[in-house]
Amino acid sequence: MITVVSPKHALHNPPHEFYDGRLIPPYESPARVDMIVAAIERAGLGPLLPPREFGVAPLHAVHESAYLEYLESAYERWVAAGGNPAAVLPSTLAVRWMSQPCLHPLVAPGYYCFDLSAPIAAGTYQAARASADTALTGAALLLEGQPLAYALCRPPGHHAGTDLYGGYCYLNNAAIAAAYLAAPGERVAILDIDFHHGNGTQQIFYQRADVLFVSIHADPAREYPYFSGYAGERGAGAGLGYTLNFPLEARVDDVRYLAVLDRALAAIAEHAPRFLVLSAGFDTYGGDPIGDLALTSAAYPAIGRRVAALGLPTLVVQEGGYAVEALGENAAGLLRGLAPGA
Ligand code: OKP
Ligand code: ZN
Repeated sequence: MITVVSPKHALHNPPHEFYDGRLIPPYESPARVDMIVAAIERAGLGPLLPPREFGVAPLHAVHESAYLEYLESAYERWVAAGGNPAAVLPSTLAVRWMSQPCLHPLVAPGYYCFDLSAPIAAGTYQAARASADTALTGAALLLEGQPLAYALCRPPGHHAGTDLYGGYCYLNNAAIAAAYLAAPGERVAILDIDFHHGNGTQQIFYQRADVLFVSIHADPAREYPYFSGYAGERGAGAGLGYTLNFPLEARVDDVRYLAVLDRALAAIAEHAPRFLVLSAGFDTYGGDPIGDLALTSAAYPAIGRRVAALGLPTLVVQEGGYAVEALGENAAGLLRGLAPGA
């Protein structure tokens, strides 16, 4: 199995995030990638390769041009206008009927983000571009015939929508890869097993029938992102029926989780996709500091084996997981379960 990972992830290192009214050290840290890389090397799971460069064209297939232009220059413009050089974090958010696109450099962030957990620091845009290239390289490997690739993306992507960032996410890596795989008219499925609902991925494909989006996550009635991820959200227009949400109660254990996973996998098999993109978060782990499910490390190889039984070329895209000490073992466990012959 090939892992794609870029050293540029470390360029994204904001000093804080805003959480329940407090500025705290970010849960989403560079150490996460180091832990996963070390575990992959320890387990002998195959080579680690740097990403290729794809330019901006595949980003435009998913994100709005004005949004991409904003992200590219947001930090420099913020600092030049007198914003805190530590990171971009807006004070005013454009919500519902107050959403005119005011692009003043200290205010534009509030038009393009939906929460305060995703500061833009000096190296954020470069890291986000490398993260998207990491996912795209994994997609290219599938198109070249690899059965399995792991895109060790950081920052993660599944909360980023066509023109919104938030939840530690700026560019939607999994969506960019899925759009790339779907481009030649192929059906694709995205299975999102991060603890949090992949609201950005859902929004991007909500009206499309060629890309099935299936997500298993904490019930948004009690967990982030709160305003999206309910079972009644099923797609719209041509995409009606091609979004499927499985909200979970608190403290779900391995047995219960695997039973829900089997239902999600049955829906994916019915779609008969050419490729599977697995948005993989490990914040479903019982020890995760921001999750409330109760999975053990043994769940991840079991999830991997079940997903592998679909028999689909699979791109694993790294999303969340904040129990840093266990993250390597959990990620390597999923990959071991997925790898052919495991
Ligand atoms: C990113 B990923 C709740 C604050 C939530 C943001 C969580 C982003 C998770 N009070 N903070 O899906 O792992
Ligand atoms: Zn998450």
